[in-house]
Amino acid sequence: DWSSNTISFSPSISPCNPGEGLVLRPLCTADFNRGFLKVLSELTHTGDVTAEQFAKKFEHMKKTGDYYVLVVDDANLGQIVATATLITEHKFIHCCAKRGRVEEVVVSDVCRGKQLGKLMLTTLTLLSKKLNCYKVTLECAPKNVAFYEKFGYTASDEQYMQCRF
Ligand code: 16G
Repeated sequence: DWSSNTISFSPSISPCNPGEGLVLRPLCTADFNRGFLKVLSELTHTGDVTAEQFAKKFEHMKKTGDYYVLVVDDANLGQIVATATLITEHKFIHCCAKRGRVEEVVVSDVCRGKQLGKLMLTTLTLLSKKLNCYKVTLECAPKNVAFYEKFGYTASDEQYMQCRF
């Protein structure tokens, strides 16, 4: 419920009205040809993903029902300009609860300053609550901590650990 969100937007935008010429919507297969991977490449290494690889991976994600990949489509540019994903992870703990994970939050350089990161984060955080996740988490660079704190995320005392292959 967007009206229950306490984050303020100036100018006022919302999921249904994300700004002039912009549409906030779920990812679709055709977004491969609208620069979806190019936007992701502003975050990290994407590799050379073919249309077939993309379609196969996307079908898999849809089948699980646990991936909510948002994009912002810019009608004037004919391009995807931002994306963020919510994934729900299933647990036995907390009465067989779900945990939300926010991943791949990227706003293209061509579309900075339009509150799109804020819009996507607010949307996905509200969605994780709506989906009854007992918590929602994300990993981010130290320089982005202050940004995520605005949405109620707090630094955990737990250490984030990884093993890279
Ligand atoms: C950031 C992203 C994470 C992404 C990772 C990729 C957010 C909130 N965090 O941590 O989702 O998977 O970067 O970096 O967007 P990597 O390629 O080094 O794993």
